Amino acid sequence: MCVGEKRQLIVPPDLGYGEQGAGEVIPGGATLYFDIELLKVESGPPPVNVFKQIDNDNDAMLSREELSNYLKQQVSSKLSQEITFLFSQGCRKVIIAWLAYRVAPT
Ligand SMILES: [Ca+2]
Repeated sequence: MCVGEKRQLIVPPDLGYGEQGAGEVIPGGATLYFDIELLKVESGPPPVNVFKQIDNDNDAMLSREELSNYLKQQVSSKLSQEITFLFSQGCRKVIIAWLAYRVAPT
């Protein structure tokens, strides 16, 4: 579809509300018709090149150390997000218990 084009979408009952319908608005067994128009197309976020993020020395190869460092960064970032979320929820006791669990040697 291009911007400005119009189409009609037809949804048969078995892909819509079925024989039960939806309240008093859509009777059972109804086929739904939608007239749509594409108003605008937007670009999504640029794709992330994870390989380049991992390849610190830009030699187009990934060493164990580069991969290990990347994974540590990801885990650290995830932990930071989890802690921030818990603090925002006022869960101080939960955080302490959670840290004790996550930091405990296995
Ligand atoms: Ca490398």
